[in-house]
Amino acid sequence: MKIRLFVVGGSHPCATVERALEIKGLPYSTIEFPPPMHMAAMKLLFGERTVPGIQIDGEKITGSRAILARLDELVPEPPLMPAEPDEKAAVIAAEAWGDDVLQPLVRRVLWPSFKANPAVMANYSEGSKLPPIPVPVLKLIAPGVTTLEMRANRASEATYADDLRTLPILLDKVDGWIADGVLDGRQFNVADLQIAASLRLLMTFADLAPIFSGRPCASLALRCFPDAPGHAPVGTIPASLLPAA
Ligand SMILES: N[C@@H](CCC(=O)N[C@@H](CS)C(=O)NCC(=O)O)C(=O)O
Repeated sequence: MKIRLFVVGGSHPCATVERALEIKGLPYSTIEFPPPMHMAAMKLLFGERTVPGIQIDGEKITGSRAILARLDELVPEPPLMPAEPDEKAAVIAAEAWGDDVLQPLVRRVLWPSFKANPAVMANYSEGSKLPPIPVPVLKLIAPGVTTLEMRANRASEATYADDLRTLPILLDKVDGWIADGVLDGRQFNVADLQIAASLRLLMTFADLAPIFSGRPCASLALRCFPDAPGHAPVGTIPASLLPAA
């Protein structure tokens, strides 16, 4: 099977797919785009502007959920979806929430943070195959890149404050799924991979450490993604926006 994965460095849905490919033991090559250039490149190649996209023996698929479903069809072992109908329904619901609710929230937190701290953006090219952008250049292009990304992700100062305020409620929801056995089982399922990738990216923000501290969802994220590129030091997110731990 010839697999080519189209990604942006540090992207959480891309990390979801990369982990699924590892679990399935499938070798693949990666084509990486610098944001926001991926939007035009992906539109041209896949007809959709988002990463991840995948080519499997020429078959093109975009969207982390669709890609994981296809991988599970092509390589059934180890399964990423429980067989029992009730368990399966719960995992599908958690995966959809991870994609539709949690994934966009992470972007709406990330881009305003980068807008205010352009140098921090450089930390998120760790592991990238692209040539590093010197920090002075990054500072020069950051206003344009972050404005574009905020627009594409419907992020604003208002959503930034709102998302950070509601984050603990979302983490409670994930902890509830772990307590109910929907997530964090012996083998990772599609919802684990979807949700843990988003949480792991948020956990690279040192400001959010007190909110994650001691939570089962933080252990899940670390178990699923022991290493994640990027680091945002304390002070990246304004203290006034941080919810109480
Ligand atoms: N929810 C989809 C979309 C992924 C997505 O929005 N990816 C971001 C990068 S993390 C992107 O490509 N954004 C560009 C855009 O919104 O046009 C998935 O899981 O594949």
